[in-house]
Amino acid sequence: MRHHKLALCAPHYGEWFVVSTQRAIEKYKMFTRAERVLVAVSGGKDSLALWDVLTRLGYATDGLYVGLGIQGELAYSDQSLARIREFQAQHVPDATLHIVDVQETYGKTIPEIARASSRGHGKPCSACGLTKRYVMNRLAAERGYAALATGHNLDDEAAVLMQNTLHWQTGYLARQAPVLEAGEGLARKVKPFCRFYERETAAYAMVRDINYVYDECPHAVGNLTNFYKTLLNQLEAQSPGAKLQFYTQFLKARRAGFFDAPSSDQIALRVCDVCGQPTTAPGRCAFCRMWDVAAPPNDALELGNALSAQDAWTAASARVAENMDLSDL
Ligand code: Q46
Ligand code: ZN
Repeated sequence: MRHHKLALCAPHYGEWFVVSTQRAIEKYKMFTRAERVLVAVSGGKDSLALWDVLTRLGYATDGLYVGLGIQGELAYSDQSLARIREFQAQHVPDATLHIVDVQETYGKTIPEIARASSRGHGKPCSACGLTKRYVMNRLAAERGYAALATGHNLDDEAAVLMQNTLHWQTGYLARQAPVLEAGEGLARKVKPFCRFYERETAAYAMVRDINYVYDECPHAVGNLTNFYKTLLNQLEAQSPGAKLQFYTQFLKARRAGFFDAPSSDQIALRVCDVCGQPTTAPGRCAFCRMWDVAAPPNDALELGNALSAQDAWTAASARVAENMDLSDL
């Protein structure tokens, strides 16, 4: 690890990684051992490594997988779920794995809804991001988890930061943080790996013998985040530690009030007419508009399978929420 001026053997590397994660959890006051944490897992190295580390650290964790119905030549979604199940059996046998399949629940796969909706003009990532954020937040909030943990690493965070900075998206910059506190209907969001380079999480997964999905989602090819990652890798090659510096100095500036978060009256939240989640939009929230969920849940039985399934879920709790974290998941 050039940027840390550190060379470790495999067992010591694993220990260093676990201790560093604990340090980040404490530094940013993410959660305690008395709280239940929901880990969003995709089948990739970061999220599976995160579930592994949190379990080893003695945190009470469960997992959540959102089945997107993205297949292609790689059978990407099937492969992802298979890796997660394999991981669960080997590494976290006592934890619960929640699975929300969007096709079963809402009636379409992500590629299908992306084609059907105007959101993202046929590009699945926008529809996918919105759906994942909604489902993850909703389940975490409904089931009473203290925090929703995602496996975002430093490369992810630096790429989003670069993108937001180049466009001076001050609202997004204000909300880019290792911890987003809970709000009315919004679960607390935490990113315990935000200071690890991607290659560090990959090395941890290797050391722990975690069999993850190596292939990227077929829709990730050529996306903007990957473009910024390539630029940042060039910078890092010239100047080791540049990514970490970029991100941590941003957090320092943010703490100093440089990107003061908009006050709550600037983001006026109201309740979605259909699902009851907080939203900034009048009428239906962005999720209900995209999935064309048209009637209050009590009328759902007359409106076909997608809504019936949603209604069953909604019945568990009336208080569900749209995730306000706009960064990529
Ligand atoms: S899963 Fe979904 Fe990503 Fe695939 S469709 Fe795009 S957003 S690339 S993290
Ligand atoms: Zn809604």
